[in-house]
Amino acid sequence: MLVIGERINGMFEAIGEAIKNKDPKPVREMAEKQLAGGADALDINVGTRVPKAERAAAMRWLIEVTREVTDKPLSIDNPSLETVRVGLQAATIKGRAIINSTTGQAEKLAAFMGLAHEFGAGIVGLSIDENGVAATIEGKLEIGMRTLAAATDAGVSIEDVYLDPIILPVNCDQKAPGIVIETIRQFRLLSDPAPHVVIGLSNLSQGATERSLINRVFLTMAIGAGLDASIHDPLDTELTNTMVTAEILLNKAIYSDSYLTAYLQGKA
Ligand code: THG
Repeated sequence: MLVIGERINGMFEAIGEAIKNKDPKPVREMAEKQLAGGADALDINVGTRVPKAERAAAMRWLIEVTREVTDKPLSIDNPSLETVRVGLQAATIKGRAIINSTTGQAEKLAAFMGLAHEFGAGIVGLSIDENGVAATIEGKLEIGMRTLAAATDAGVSIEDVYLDPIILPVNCDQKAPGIVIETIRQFRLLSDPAPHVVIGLSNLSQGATERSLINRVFLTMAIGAGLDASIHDPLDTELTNTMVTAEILLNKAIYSDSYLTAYLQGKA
């Protein structure tokens, strides 16, 4: 599983304040904590409190600060092509980047796939197009297919593409999580080799009381369906233990009596 740490996000109070005050310490500390928790990559999101005109500069600053402490892949989480380009320039000074994300309109796909090719970056393709978030399995698959075709047209390897079926809060639409699980299973059949599949797990439990429980049960089912990347909170140790155990039970990692501790030691 590729674990992408979600916590460098202006939506969180401490990071939002750090961006406003240009204080690198909370950002560096959050990067280090997530890496110690087993993150393989870090999502970088300036949040919505930064005025639009300042988002590219804020993205550059967040990435430069994070790059001081890690050369692991950075996921540039912003919908603007210009902000993503600025982020790619800063992130690829050392190590790789993942574009997070493109939607499925033809012109968006062409532009973002062009950037992915130019920077040798990974790219997340959301199940969203001009009609909004696709609500059905068929709708999500159709956008997924278009995303894979656009990658091939732009010379981006399928190994660098991450399809995201979009998970929304379960307390808004209780039918949606089951649809996402079945979509994950079918995304993996769209090409050979299979495309990666990623979700922003914490969306699922927004506004709910039992957040951690909901997240880890869903992650288990999603891994069973073929999920191989997740944007989530690596500081949630119960979630991490659940994820590692699911991988052991599906023979995606090697069993030993000490597999839980071995997992984090392997990341150090
Ligand atoms: N897909 C992709 N990228 C994504 C998402 C996705 N990036 C953003 C988001 N969704 C994933 N990241 C988060 C980060 C935090 C939360 C949810 C998703 C979260 N935050 C707390 C809340 O809203 O309750 C904030 C709590 C606080 O302020 O302390 O839940 O789906 N490709």
